[in-house]
Amino acid sequence: MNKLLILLSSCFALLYGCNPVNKSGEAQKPNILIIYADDIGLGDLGCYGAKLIRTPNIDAIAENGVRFTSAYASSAMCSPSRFSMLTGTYAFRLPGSGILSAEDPICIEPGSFTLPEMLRQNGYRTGIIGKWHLGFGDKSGEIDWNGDVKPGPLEIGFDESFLLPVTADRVPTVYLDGHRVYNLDPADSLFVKYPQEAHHDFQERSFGDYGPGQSDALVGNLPTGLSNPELLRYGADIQHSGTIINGISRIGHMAGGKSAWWNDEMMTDVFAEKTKVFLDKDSDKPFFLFLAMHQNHVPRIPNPRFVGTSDCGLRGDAVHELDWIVGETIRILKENGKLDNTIIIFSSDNGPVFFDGYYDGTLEDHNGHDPNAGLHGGKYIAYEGATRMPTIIQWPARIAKGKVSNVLIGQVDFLASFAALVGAKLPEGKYFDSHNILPAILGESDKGNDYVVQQSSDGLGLRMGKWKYIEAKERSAWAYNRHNQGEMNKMHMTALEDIEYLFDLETDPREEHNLASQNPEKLKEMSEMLKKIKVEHTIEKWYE
Ligand code: NG6
Ligand code: CA
Repeated sequence: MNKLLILLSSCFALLYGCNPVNKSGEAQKPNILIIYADDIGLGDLGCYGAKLIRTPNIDAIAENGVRFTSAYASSAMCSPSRFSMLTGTYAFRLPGSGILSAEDPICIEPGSFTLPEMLRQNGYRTGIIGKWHLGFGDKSGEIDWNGDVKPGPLEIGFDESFLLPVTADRVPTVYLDGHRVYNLDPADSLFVKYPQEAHHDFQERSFGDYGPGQSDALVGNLPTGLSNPELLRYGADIQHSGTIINGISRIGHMAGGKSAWWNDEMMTDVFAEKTKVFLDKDSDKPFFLFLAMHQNHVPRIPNPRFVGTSDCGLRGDAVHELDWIVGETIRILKENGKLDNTIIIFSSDNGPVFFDGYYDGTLEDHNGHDPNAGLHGGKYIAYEGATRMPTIIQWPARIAKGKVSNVLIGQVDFLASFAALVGAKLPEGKYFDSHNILPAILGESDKGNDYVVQQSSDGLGLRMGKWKYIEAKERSAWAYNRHNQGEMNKMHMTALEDIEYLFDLETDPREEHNLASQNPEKLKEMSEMLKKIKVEHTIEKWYE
C-alpha cells in the first residue's frame, strides 16, 4: 500500500471507527439496517417497560446501543411517516398527504434524491423488504397488476424490493417481487378495485360514516365480508368488509391471481427468508436494508407458533412474532460476520391502536397492557402517543452500550445525518427538512433538533424543548371514537376541541392541561414558529 492509500484509509478509519476493510483495502462504510415496525407504541416493548409482552431480541438492541425517549415519526399515520423518512421532507407539505390505497400513484417523485438513492450513489446496495404503502404508478391510468407495477421503490433508489404493497388489510393480498406480482400465473389475471367509500380520505371526510358498504364484489365474484360473513375468522367494520381472502375481509375488492395470494400466517417467515438472501449476498458493497414489518397493523394473524404466547391476546402475540424476526435478522448478521459494522435502527411508523377495523379480540384480551407507556393518544391523533416512537440504535463497531438518550430526534433527520456519515452532500437548491444530527443519533451528543413537526388527522403538532403545541383546526371525532370504543378499551382518549393547545411535557406528559391561555407568549412563539415552518416550502404532487 502506498502512503496515500495508508493516509486515505486512516481517514476512513477515523470517520467510521475501527471498521473492517473491503477487498480493496479501504475501510468499509457501515451497513445500515432500518427495522421499521407498524403501529407499535412505546409501551409495546420490554425495553420501554412492557410486562405482558416480552421482546428480548429487540431489548438486546437497546442494551447494545442507545435507547431514545424523544424520537419522533413525522406522522401519526403510515404513508406520511414513510414518505418523510425516505425523502427527508415532511409529508405535510404534500397536498392531501394521507393514507394511500393500492390505487394511488407513488407519492415520491421517481428519480428524486431519497435516503436509498443517496446511499446507492455512495456505493451502497439498497433493498426494501416488507411494507411499502407509498403508492405505485403514475396518474396515466390504472395499475396493471399483471404487468410491470411501476414506478415503485425501484424508481426511487432501491436496487431490490420484495413487498407487501399496501397494508395487509387492503387488497391485493399478494407480494410484489421487483416490478412483478410474486408467483402470479399469467393464465389467471389479477384485478383490484376500491369502492369510493373504502378510501381513507373519504372516511375521514365523512367523519367515520361508512355508509351501507358494497356487498357485491366490484370485480369478479369472490365473497365479501358483507355477502358472506359466515366465512370470516372474525368480524370487521364496513370499510374492512370487502373481498374475503384467507378468512379475512379486506379493504377493497379483488379477483383472480389465486396462485399469488399470500398466506398471512407465513408472511413474517417469508420476509425472514428474503432477508437472509439479501443479507447473505456476497458483495463488496455495504448494504442499506429497509426491513418494514407488518406487526402490529391489522389484521393480526401471527403464525400459530406465536398464538397465545403473550399475556395480552393476539396483538401481543404479533409483537412476539416481530421480536422473532428481529432475532433472526441479528442471528444472520452474526453468522455472516456483518453484525459488528452494521448500524441497526429499530423504530415504528406511528403509535398504537387496539381496534382498527377487526373484532380480533384485542379489546377483550389486552389485560391492562398500556401500549403507550403512559402517554396520551395513539394512531391518527395529535397527542404524543401517536408519534413519539420507540427508537433504539446499535452499531457495535462504534456506539457505546446501554445509553439512554433524551435528545430530540426525528426520522426525517436520517437523510441528512446518514449523508454526513457516508460523506455525501445533499443536492444544492433542493429543499429538505432533514437536519444533520448524526452525533445525537449515534448517542454521542446531547444536541439534537430544536423542533420536530408531528402530522396527524387532527392537524399539526410542534414539539420544541419541553413544549408541545397543537394548531387549531376543525377536527373530526372519528379517530377518537375508534380508540374509545369498547368498555374494555383502556386507551380512552380525550377528543381535542377546535382550539389551539399548549402543553408542558415535563409537568404534564399526558397532555391533559392546556396552558394556552396561561402562557400566551409561549403560545405565540410556537404558533408563529409552526406557521413559519409551514410556509418555508410546499411540494406539488409530481404526477399532477
Ligand atoms: C385506515 C383503516 C385502518 C388502517 C389505516 C392504515 C380506518 C377507518 N381504516 O383507512 O384500518 O388500514 O387506514 O394504517 O381507519 S396505516 O398504519 O397504514 O396508516
Ligand atoms: Ca402504521
